[in-house]
Amino acid sequence: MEEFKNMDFATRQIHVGKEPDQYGALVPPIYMTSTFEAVTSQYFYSRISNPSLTLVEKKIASLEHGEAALATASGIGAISSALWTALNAGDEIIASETIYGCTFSLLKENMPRFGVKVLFVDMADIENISRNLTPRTKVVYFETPCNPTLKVLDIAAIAKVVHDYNPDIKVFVDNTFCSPYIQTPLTLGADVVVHSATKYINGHGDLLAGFVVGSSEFIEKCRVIGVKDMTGSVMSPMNAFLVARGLKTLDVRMEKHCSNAEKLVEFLRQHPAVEKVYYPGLEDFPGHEIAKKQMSRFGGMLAIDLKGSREQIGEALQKFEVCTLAVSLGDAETLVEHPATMTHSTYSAEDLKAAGISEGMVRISVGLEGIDDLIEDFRRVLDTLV
Ligand code: 7XF
Repeated sequence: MEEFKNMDFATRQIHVGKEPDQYGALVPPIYMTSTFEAVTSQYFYSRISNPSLTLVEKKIASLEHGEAALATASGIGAISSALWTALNAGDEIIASETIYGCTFSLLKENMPRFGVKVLFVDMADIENISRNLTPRTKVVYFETPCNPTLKVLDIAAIAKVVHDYNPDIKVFVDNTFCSPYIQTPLTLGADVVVHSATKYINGHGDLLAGFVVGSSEFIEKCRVIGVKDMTGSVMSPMNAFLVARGLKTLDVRMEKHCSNAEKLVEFLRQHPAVEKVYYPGLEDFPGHEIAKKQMSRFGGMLAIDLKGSREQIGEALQKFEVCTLAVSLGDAETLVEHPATMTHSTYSAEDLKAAGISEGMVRISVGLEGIDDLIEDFRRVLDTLV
């Protein structure tokens, strides 16, 4: 890994982690094995580690500028394994009120069952964090841009306020919406990055996967406590192989996701059925200046508020021909979904309101298709609402 340290992102996404192969194979084999010969192997059992996973862990650690990474079975596997490792009964978490729906239910409904107190705040106002930090705070948790409203949070400013109060509090950033090609929270002061690698990192919509990235010390604890003993949320060697394959093109995929998103935003902004467009690249979008500072591009995710009743919007969403009405994101295919009833159905009406998720909001994961075909698909569907 050291040998690629100073090389370009594109070189690292392809080469980091590869070991010499006994047959000179260009692509490493998939180590489909549960156990290892005890006397000779550096490995022991695949719930702890496996060579196919080591390869992708090294790649993600390098791309995120972390000391180490841990591969998990899913994004929620990464988040829960890392949180169970970092927390004890009696501890407190301050979390962003706008986060992915199942992270929200993990924090809101389930963490408290084990004696962890969770407070949800609007982190765009950093005072909401500083005045709620207590000696029991162990984790500050957020996504940026947030799922699904694309709200942008200032990673460096939040990390500074938290660490000025107590350097031992772990600042967690879910970097799923950006991927390390667009944003690297650890370089801005965050302590732990979590990923749903189901999304851009794998990029092909054919598996679930996750990563935790951070200091070697914390990642080792996550491996032997969070994953080995608590969640058992290991990535399969087959999925590690597919993630390594997907990663080879992360940069070129992200460039096209971003370019397609920018062009689709331009079209949507002038369509009469669209009330509002949420995209960090828009100059008048709150958080645009922060996005410019911490993201290399503005990403492939956006949301719109549509005019019309819930029924009309529901009907319209079934008329796409190129796009697919589905949850998930970061795939080659453009995916369209309705957060209030799909990804964020775990939110109550009150929670939705606090997070700024409207009834008419539609989230779009802009894919890699031809942009003219995407625009035409949206034009046809949105015209039915005016
Ligand atoms: O366990 P997963 O691999 O599905 O990842 C969970 C997860 C973690 N963080 C963020 C920011 C996520 O967006 C996700 C999954 N989100 C999908 C979505 O928003 O469409 C899940 C479909 S219900």
